[in-house]
Amino acid sequence: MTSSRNPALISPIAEEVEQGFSSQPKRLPPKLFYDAEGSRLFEQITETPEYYPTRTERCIFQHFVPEMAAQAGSNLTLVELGAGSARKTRLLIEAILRRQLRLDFYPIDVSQAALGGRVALQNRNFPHLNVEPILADYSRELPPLKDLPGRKLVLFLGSTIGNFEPDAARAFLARLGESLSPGDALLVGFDMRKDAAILHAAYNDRQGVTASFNKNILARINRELGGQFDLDAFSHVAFWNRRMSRIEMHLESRKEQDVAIQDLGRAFHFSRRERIHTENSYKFTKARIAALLRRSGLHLEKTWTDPQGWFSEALARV
Ligand code: SAH
Ligand code: AVI
Repeated sequence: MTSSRNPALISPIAEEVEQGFSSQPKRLPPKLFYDAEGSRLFEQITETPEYYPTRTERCIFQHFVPEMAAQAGSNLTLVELGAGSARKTRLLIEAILRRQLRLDFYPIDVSQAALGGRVALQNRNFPHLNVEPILADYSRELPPLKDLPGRKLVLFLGSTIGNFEPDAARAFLARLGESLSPGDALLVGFDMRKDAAILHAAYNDRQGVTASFNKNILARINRELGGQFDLDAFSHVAFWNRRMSRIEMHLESRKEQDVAIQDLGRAFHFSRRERIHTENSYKFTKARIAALLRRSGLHLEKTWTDPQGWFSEALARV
């Protein structure tokens, strides 16, 4: 337990942890990964040799941002969902600022640490850029995007859309479309289906950063809710589920154990080898992307991909 825990405040994660551990099988929503430590570990994952999505998407951006900016239109206002450190976004910001005199950028993230870090620095690097970070959980509520001036370009990069279940992804994109105005655009990054060994390695890096990222969800429960999890009593498990076209991440109990969570006023029982399902990361095909956007009521205008076809960027119009 660290001194940062304030027992007088109920952590916003309490209800989700209670619900997730009371379900069968036990699960936790992946947004709980992202406290300050989780955001730091995610950045570290993106630098491992095995985790190809970030560098592949960056490579697509390096080649195509002028086209993407032109396709999106003029007089743009930029919004980014789950912006994180928004490192790739800088390339697009540069391209947009070659086409218009100034730009408002609204990065939205559930992680205060992600928003407060490098995103804030962009103010200094681009004098004609105005950054207005929004701390919000987009799965609960979207900020009033219609009220923003100009034509909106909403970014949802990194294949974070793949962390939604397929029905939830469709419902989310439909709701996002409704929160925008006709003519606004969405640029969504999709990780594509590929060789199982490449997918497996990306979520089982040799340095064990992904394992630490996964276990951080338990460390966070210890920090914020007075949990008593022994991180060594759980193993990181990540595998490719071909039938469901997704990578699954779990935490597997190495022994039978009861773990108390002080702020929930109770303990939870884990059998030996029982798993907590922490994340799905769906992988897409061209046909799936087209169907998802169509069923969300969006019009797919253009896609860009890397030479190996490992990652795709889709521009859709409301
Ligand atoms: N877009 C970045 C970061 C991806 S990591 C990239 O492509 O590299 C996923 C990001 O989404 C994290 O910064 C996380 O804090 C944020 N996030 C996850 N669930 C969220 C939610 N429900 N609401 C807002 N942000 C969320
Ligand atoms: C943010 N999201 C798209 C990442 C993914 O690949 O599903 C999160 C992540 N999980 C493990 N490694 C990275």
